[in-house]
Parts: sequence; C-alpha cells; structure tokens
Amino acid sequence: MSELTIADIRTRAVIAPLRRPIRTASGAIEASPLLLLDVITEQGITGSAYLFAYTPLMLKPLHALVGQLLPLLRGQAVVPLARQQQLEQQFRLLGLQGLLGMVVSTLDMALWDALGKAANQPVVRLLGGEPRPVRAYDSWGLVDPARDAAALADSVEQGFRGIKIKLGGADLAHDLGTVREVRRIVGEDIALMVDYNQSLQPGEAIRRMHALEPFALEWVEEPVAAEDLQGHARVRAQTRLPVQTGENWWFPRDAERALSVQACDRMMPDLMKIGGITGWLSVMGLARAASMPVSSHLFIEASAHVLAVTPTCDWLEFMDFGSPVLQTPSRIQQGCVIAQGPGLGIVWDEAAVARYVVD
Ligand code: SMN
Ligand code: MG
Repeated sequence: MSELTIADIRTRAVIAPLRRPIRTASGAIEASPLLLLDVITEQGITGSAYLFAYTPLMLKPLHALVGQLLPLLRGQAVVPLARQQQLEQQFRLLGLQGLLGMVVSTLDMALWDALGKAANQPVVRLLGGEPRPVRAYDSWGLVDPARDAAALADSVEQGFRGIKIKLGGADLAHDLGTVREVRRIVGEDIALMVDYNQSLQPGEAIRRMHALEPFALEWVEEPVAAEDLQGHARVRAQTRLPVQTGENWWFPRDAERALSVQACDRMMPDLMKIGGITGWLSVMGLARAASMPVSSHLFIEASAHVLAVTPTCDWLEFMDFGSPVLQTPSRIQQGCVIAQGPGLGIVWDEAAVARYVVD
C-alpha cells in the first residue's frame, strides 16, 4: 500500500447510552457524549477513533475545532509522529491541552487505525507486539452496596478479577461502610480499587487512606486535584496504600512532571489526553525506566493494543463508552480483553450511529 494521505476528516456527534450512570464525587455522567472521528485518505482507507467529550456541551465546539484543523491536515501523510509534531509546532504558543489536546490525541488514534487497516494488521503488531489477554477491572461509579450487590457479584461472575468503585461522595464513615460491604460482596480474591476523583484536600485524603488500610485496596485514585502533584506526593509520602493517577495528564510532559515529584505509585494515562498511541509510547518508556505499573483510562479498544506492548502493563479499565456504536463491542474473556483488528478494531455500527447522532 503506497503512503496514505489525508483527504478529509469527518466528525459525528452522538450521545450513546451507558450500561449504568457514572456517579462520581465530582459530578455524574448519565449518557456518553462521543465525537466519532473518521480520517478519510486519498487511497480509500478510513481510520476511525472516538473522543469522549465528558459533557454534551463540548460536542459542538469539538466538531468546530476539527473543522478548523482540517485545512492544516488535508493532503498531509498519515504519519502519526509527523502530524503530532506539525500540530505541536502550529500551536506552540497556545499549548496542546484541553479540547485541542483531546482532538490531537484522538486524531493520532485514528491515524494509527488507518495504518493498521492499510496493512490489514492490528495496531499492536505495528507496535512490535501481538494481541494478548490483558487483565481488566470492571469500573463502577459511586455504589450503593444494598442496591448494587447483585450487579457487583455479577461483575465477578463475568470473570473480572478487579473492581473499581468511586468514593468521596459523603463522609469517611460512609466510605468505610461502602468498602466493607463491597469487599464482602466481591470477596477477598478480587482486586478492589477506589477512586476519589480529585475530591479531597491532602489532609483529608491522608486521614481517609489511613482508615482504609485494613481493606487491602489495589490503589487509591486521584485522592486530590489532578494538577496538584505536590499534594499527590504529600499524600503518597504519608500513607501506605498505593496512589494512582494520570487520567488527566496532558501529553508525556505531564507524566514526566508527576514522576519527577514522585506523585504516584502507579499511573493510568488517558489515550485521549496523553497524545494518543504516539504519546502513550513515550510515557510507557518513562514508566519502564521508573519501574512503574501502567494502567489505562477508558478507550478499551485502543488500550488493549497499547497495554499489550507496555513493559509495566498493569490493568485495563473496563468502562465501556464505545460498544453502543461499534460493530464489534469489547468483550471480557476470562477476566481479560484482547486487542481486535485490523487497526484498532474500530468499525462503526452505522444503524446505531444513526440512532444516537445529535446535530
Ligand atoms: C472517570 C471519570 C470521568 C469519566 C469516566 C471515568 C473515572 C475513572 O475517573 O477513572 O474511571
Ligand atoms: Mg479516575
């Protein structure tokens, strides 16, 4: 296949259903606002990826932003590293973060998808690896153990070896009661992670994490504000439970900043913020040098590819935004997810897209 060149970029905004609402200590997400992005090449290959917008309010600005970038990209080669360097240079004064960072990262994923489809190979093979089972945890929001007991037990039944719940919606006593009940429901053998979604101040985070020690948690995620790296480091230095963070890091430089102040014990970059596959490759190298376990955040499909080649691969987060609009939904097999191809395995279910599309 000759070199691919970009002819057009199509975006469609959808609001897809969620298996269950995601309630966190910092807000709730009742449905999934996605921007479906297709890079259409002169050679007839289309690379696809989706952007999770967090709120429907961002869909129109994101759609308009992609339209503004198109003249910069039309006719350019499908070379992810070159395109990211081009946009980094173009927006040097503004900086790649926020909506622009999300679009650049999602574009990167779509370019890699195009390369995989052109080679009729899963992206993991282009990265020098091969599809392999990556252990996954089922990711929940704030839970009510009485109401959710059967569904939590079902997560274990489905084969998940890890369960994550969110905390911080109420006081410490409520957190302890919830963790105690969930630990009873899922059993001692399941890895149990908790996520405070940036809701605590460092002092309160230290207090709560000391009280949570008896429950052998796999990690405590974003106990304080994502950008408060000193706060993360202080909490980590004064507690014993592993601190997890990274879903709000922008591009590899933020990963380096966090590592340089020893902000966490584990990291979980988000492909849509860290610079896509290209950004992930840089970060996994930093993690390897620091012997730091790496997990994913959202984006099950692409995460299965990059985690399969991540030397310090830890957990894949199973929080499924993509399946309602995909021909091949993500599946859990013996507690694991295996990368699908060709490309990232992203092919839209056009009937579903038509059902959920918004203008
Ligand atoms: C999360 C936050 C917002 C949307 C989805 C998921 C959460 C996580 O922080 O780690 O799953
Ligand atoms: Mg989180």
